[in-house]
Amino acid sequence: MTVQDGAIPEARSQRPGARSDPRLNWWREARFGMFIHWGLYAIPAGIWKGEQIPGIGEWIMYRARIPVREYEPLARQFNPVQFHAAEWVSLAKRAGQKYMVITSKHHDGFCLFRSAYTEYNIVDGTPYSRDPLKELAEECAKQGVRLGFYYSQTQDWHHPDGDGNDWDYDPDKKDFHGYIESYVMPQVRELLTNYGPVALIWFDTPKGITPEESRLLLDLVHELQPDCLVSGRLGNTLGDYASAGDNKIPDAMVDLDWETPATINDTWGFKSYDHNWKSVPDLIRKLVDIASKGGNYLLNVGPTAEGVIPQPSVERLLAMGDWLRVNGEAIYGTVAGPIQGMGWCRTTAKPGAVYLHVFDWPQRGELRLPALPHGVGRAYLLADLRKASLPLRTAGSELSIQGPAIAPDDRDTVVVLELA
Ligand code: H79
Repeated sequence: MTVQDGAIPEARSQRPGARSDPRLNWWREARFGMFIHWGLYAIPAGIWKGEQIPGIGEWIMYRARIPVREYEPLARQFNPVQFHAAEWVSLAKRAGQKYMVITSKHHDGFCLFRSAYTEYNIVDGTPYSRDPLKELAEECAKQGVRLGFYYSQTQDWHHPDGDGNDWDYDPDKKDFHGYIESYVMPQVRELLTNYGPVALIWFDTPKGITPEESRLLLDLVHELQPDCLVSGRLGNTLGDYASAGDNKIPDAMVDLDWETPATINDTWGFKSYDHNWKSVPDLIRKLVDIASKGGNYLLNVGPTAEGVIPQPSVERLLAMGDWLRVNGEAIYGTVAGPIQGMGWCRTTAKPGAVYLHVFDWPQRGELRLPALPHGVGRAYLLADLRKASLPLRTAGSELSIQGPAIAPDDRDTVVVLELA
């Protein structure tokens, strides 16, 4: 599988053969998912011993070199009594997100699910004593959202043999393969046994994992739940779909199944002082840009230690949902469109139709495009319930559509081009 773009490292690309695998069909149609980073790091929320620790919030243990004996006790404070699975799932639904991926274990090693392999988990190690993954699995099944689990397979700063923690443990004494076989694999087995159908496992930061180890995990997932997908960050080009870098959007269309994981502000795990929220137009255009290049947008929320999704995230997701209720036809179930590489517009497509997404509305509303190979029979605004035809003119190799003089939607106006 060739990688067409620097945003997708080869090792995180798609396994040869997976591109035509029908197990991915639901994922291909979904286009938009909710990522949830939730764990002990939401307690310090970016501040350790009175000091703001720079960088992404869930990396605080690493950045501040917090010893396990100081970080681990955070578990005894974790009591997210305001967590309500039904509300999170319903937010995803209202945002138009078709799948949800939550951190079952991030690099800090804390498990957001009950595990028989460590007491460092939310049921056995916190006053909360409930399993949020169980509750989310039930709600997702009820509300029709697919649920996947993020699982950090290589880095584990709590486990003596996991990768990454060189301040508590001597890297030369680590038995990484032992950690994969006697910890990671049994935990992945738990995730795929105790929560009903799991849509996908979102492995992350493959780093030095060997092809044999990645293969062990892939085979295990497919043995336990043959329909469960595996993210490209399993490593060694073995994932079911390719994973672009964090917040990285390829410059051009990519002929792979691929996904961009992204933040709404600048952190994944909650940080009390990160207020750098992307605007709604920016988020809508990122979704459209990604869909126009054939990818999925996995957009993150970082709930607080109390279990609350920050209000700025909620507002933005609801606004995206409002836009999608009108324009979802031009996103869900589409593929990359035939017109690529224009600054002012993007295209997505379905059999018989091309959706022209206009970011920068032209003066006087005259939309000028390269003619499409089979011609356009009719054009109308997707938001127009009457579907009134817009005047069309083909001149040589150019197609011109006369739209309203002023942009109907300054974030993205969708024009439907019905093919002749
Ligand atoms: O889960 C989210 C991130 O925590 C995870 N991937 C997304 C989905 C991730 N793992 N590694 N990285 C992202 C990149 C890490 C970059 C680093 Fe750094 C540069 C680690 C150390 C130097 C930035 C600066 C983070 C900590 C300090």
